[in-house]
Amino acid sequence: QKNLRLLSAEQIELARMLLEMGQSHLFEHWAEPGVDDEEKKGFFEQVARLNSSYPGGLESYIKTARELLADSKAGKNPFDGFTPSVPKGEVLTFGDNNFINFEEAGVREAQKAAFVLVAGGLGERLGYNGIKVALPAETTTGTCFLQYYLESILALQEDSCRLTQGDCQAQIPFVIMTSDDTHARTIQLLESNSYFGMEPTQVKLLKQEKVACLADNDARFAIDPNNKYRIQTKPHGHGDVHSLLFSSGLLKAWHAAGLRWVLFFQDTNGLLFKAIPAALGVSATRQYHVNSLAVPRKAKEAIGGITKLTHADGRAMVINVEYNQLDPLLRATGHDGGDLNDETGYSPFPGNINQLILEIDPYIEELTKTRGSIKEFVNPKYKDASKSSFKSSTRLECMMQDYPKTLPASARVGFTVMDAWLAYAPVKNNPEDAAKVPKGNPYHSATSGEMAIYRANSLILRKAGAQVSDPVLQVFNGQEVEVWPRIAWKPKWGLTFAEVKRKVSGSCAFSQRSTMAIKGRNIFLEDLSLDGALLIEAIDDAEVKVRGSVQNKGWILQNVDHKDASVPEELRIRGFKINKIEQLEKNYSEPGKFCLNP
Ligand code: GDU
Repeated sequence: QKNLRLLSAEQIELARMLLEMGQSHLFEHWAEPGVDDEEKKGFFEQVARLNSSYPGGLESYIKTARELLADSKAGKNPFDGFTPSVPKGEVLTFGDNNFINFEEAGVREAQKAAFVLVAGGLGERLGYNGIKVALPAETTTGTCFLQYYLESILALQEDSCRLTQGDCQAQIPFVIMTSDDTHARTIQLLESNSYFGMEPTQVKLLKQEKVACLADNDARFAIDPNNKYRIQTKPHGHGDVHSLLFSSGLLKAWHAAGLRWVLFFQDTNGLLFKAIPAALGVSATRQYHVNSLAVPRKAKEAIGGITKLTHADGRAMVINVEYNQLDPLLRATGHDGGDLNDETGYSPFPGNINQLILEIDPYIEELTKTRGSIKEFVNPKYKDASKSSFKSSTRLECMMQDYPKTLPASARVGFTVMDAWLAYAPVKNNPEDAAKVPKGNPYHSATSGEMAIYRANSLILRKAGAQVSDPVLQVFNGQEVEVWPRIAWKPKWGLTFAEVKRKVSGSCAFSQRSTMAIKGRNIFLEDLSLDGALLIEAIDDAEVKVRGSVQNKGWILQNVDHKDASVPEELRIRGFKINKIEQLEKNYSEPGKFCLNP
C-alpha cells in the first residue's frame, strides 16, 4: 500500500489488476518506500511490457493459463473426440513436368510474396554458442544460413521479374522475428555483411517478448531467481509471429500494397529454397489459404505429422500434430503400435517441416478477429503424480503451425509433400545426440545438414543430365553419412530446376572427390569434366562458358573431433574440415563473353 504513492495512474491500474488476478505474492517481499525504488520502477516497466505484448493483456494470459493448467492436471486429452486419419495433399516429384509447371507458377507469384523467418530460438538442442542463422550451411563456400536466405529471396525476386517482365523495382519484403536471445546478434550479422546484398530497408526485424513464468496451478507468476523485483520470463514459441505481424501493421501494409502471400520458414534449413517455388506454385494453383510443406516422415522422427482430425460432432481440420503427441493420439484411437512406419518404410503421416504459405486475404481476415493470438498449450513438469506442484516454473507456449486451428471449416487448408533430399535438412541436434539417432532416421545435425546440400545439388545436376559419381560413406562425429561431390552454387545461378537445366548442357561429369563452387548468374557448364576443385566467380554481366577437363588434387575432407577445442566451433560440430590442397579458381569481374577451357 505504502508503495502506491510512487506509482503513476497507469501503474496503479496494473498493480490493481495483478492483485485482483491473485498475484499479491509478487509484492509480499517489497522493501519500504525509499528502498529499491528504481527496481520497483523496473518491475512496473516489465509488467507494462508483458501486458502490452500479449494479445488481451496479462489478465487474459492468467485466465488462459488457469484453464490450461487445470486441463493438464486433469490429464485432459487435447484431441478428445477427434479421430486421426491421413489427409490428402499434393505430392510432387522433383523434375517432372508437373513439378516444373508448379515451379514456374511459383516464380511468377513470388513478386506478390513476403517472407518471414522465425529466428527467436536459441537452439538449445544444438548447443551452439552463436545464433543459428550465423552458422555456415556448408563450408565449401562458407555461406551462412542467413546469407543463403537473403540471396535466395533476391534471386527469386529477380527470376520473378524476368519471367513476368514485371516491375523490377519491386522488392520482396523480408521479416525476421528475433527475441532478446538473438536480436542484437542478428542485426550485427546483417550489418557487418552489408545485408548480404539486400537493401537494408527491405529487411525488418520484429522482436518477440518473452512471457511470464507460472509457479503453480493457480497461475501465480514465478519471481525471477536473480531479482526479487522481476517476474521470471521464458520464450512463448514461434506462434508469436502472427500477433507481431498484425500488431506491427506490416500485414496491413502488405495487403494494401497488393501482396498475396506470406511465407514462413525456420532458422536452419539449407535446402528450403529448392522447394519454395514449386510449393508457392501449388498454393496459387490449388488456391490454398494455408499450405504446409511436408516431407515423408520416419515414425518417431522429431517433426510433427500432418494429420486430418475428424470430430464426432462433424468438425474436421488438417493440422500439425506435434511429434510428442502423435504417438499417444494414435494409441488412444485404436492404433495399437502408435507412431509406426508402414510398408513404404515411412509413417503414413507426412512430416511437417514448418514452412507455411498463407494467402494474405483470408489471413488478414482471420487475424482481424483473433489479433494473431494462437491456441496455446502448457507443458508443466510435475514433481509427483499428485500434479500439485512443478519441478520448475512453466509458461504458456504457442506454435506458428497451429494458426489453422481457429479457421472455419470452409478454409482451404492443404499441404505439399516433397522429397526430403530436396526440401529439408535442418541443423538442430548436437553431435552426441545426433550419433544416438536410430539408424535410418535423419541426424538433423550440422554434419548431415551440410552433406544434404551436396547430395541435393548432385542429384539436381544428375536430373539435368550431368554424370555425377556415386557417394562414398564416411563417419564424422559418429554419424555415417553419404559424401557426394561437394557442389555448391549461389541461388541466383539455379534456384529452380528449369534454371539449372538451362545452364548445364553437353556431357558434364563430376567425380566423387570433386568440389565445385559457382558464384555468378551467367555461368554455363558445357561438356565440363571435373576431377578436383573448381571455383568460378563472375559478375552478372559476364557470361562464362565452361568446357573441357579440370583435374587437380582438389579439396579433401579431414576428420576433426567435436571435442577438439583448437578447432572453431562451426567446424567442430560437423566433425570435419576442408583441406584445400589444389584448385582451379577463376574470377570474371569485367562484362563480356568468356570461355573457360583449361
Ligand atoms: N523459434 C522462435 N521463437 C521461439 C521458439 C522458436 O522464433 O520462441 C524459432 C526457432 O528459431 C526456429 C523455429 O522457431 O527457427 C523452430 O524452432 P525449433 O527448431 O526448436 O522447433 P522444433 O524442432 O521443436 O519443431 C518445429 C515444429 C515441428 C516440426 C519441426 C520441423 O514445431 O512441428 O515441424 O519444427 O523442423
